[in-house]
Amino acid sequence: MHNGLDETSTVHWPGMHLPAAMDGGPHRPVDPGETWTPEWEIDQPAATLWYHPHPHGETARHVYRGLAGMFLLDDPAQAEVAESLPHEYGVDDVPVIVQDKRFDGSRLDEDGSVFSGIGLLGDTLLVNGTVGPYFDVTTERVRLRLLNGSTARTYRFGFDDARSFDVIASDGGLLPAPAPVDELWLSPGERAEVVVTMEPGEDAVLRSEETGQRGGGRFQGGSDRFDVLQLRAAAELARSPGVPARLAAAPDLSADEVTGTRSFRLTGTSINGKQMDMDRIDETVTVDTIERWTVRNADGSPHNFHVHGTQFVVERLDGAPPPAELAGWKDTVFVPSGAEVDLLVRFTGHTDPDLPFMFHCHLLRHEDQGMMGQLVVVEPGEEAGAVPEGHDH
Ligand SMILES: [Cu+2]
Repeated sequence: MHNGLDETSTVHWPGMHLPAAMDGGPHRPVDPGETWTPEWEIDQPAATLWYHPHPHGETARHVYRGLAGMFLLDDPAQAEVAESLPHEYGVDDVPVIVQDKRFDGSRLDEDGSVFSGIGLLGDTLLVNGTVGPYFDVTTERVRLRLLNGSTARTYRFGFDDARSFDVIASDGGLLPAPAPVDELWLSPGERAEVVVTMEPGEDAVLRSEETGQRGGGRFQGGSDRFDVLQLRAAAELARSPGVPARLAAAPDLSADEVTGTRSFRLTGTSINGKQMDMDRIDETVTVDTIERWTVRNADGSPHNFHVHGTQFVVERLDGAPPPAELAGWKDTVFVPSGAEVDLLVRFTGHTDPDLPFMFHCHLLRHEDQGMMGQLVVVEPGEEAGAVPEGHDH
């Protein structure tokens, strides 16, 4: 990664399993003119991941200005199921990076309305950097890799005719089985892969509907609706295989094996009443153990919760089992006002008592204002070290 900007930035790879030293968080600033060459072994299932800057206090501005992209992983071990899913990039397997922007008026990339509290809400949607996008569909089924790459806005995706579509993957890869839905919520940073079935000659419009109070209400974009992407089917469509009934093994995190619990209370721009401190390790986690993390939004604003360096499982949403589209691996989970989620979390390998991974709200203004903490992954019995001097920017 070469920084050709005139200011310091970083590159972080959400959802990637890697050493903390390669994670590209706030402890790995890359100064103007500097080149950073991270290296790690990809050892996780196929997934739709992404990358974006993570400089301390500046993440929202850098992401809003366009520093983000997808990082797609394939997995030879999943080749059989991959063959049965739409998998030809740009033909029937399409990245859909959704971001809201503002193109006129003052304060184009400032925090936006003082009322929003969550940061800038654009009035124009872009897909892959394009205004008013459409896609020419040439196959019976098309796979959309959806990424909410917005800094603040939560989307409630669905089609103009309310058709059902299959969610086949969440943040960390394929679900155990396809989940048929007619709407899908994605908060900032969340991804999902969906398969849509088309009829010859028809148009279908992917939209985002009002999110109401759950999305934070009027001042936080809750009453906004957008056309996201038009799908235009050709008069004749090439045959696509049916979506397999079984996609991947279920996540192997068992509640019976939980050895510890932690709770995280989200209020304002704090987690457990604390704001981000680069010199403080908030949590010390033992490698290869399974923990239950309870995240509660005790606030009037929507938040979400993102953890670096691993994929977790949503065990419960407000005490109930999660819907089928959340039955797979996740690294970011939406936590609306008043909600409580229980996560099963395990870190494997890559211990480092000195260099932390981050956990934070992925509404990036909240993150920038302090709604973030630091965890280190250690060997059994090992203690957290001190964050190394000189790593801080
Ligand atoms: Cu938040």
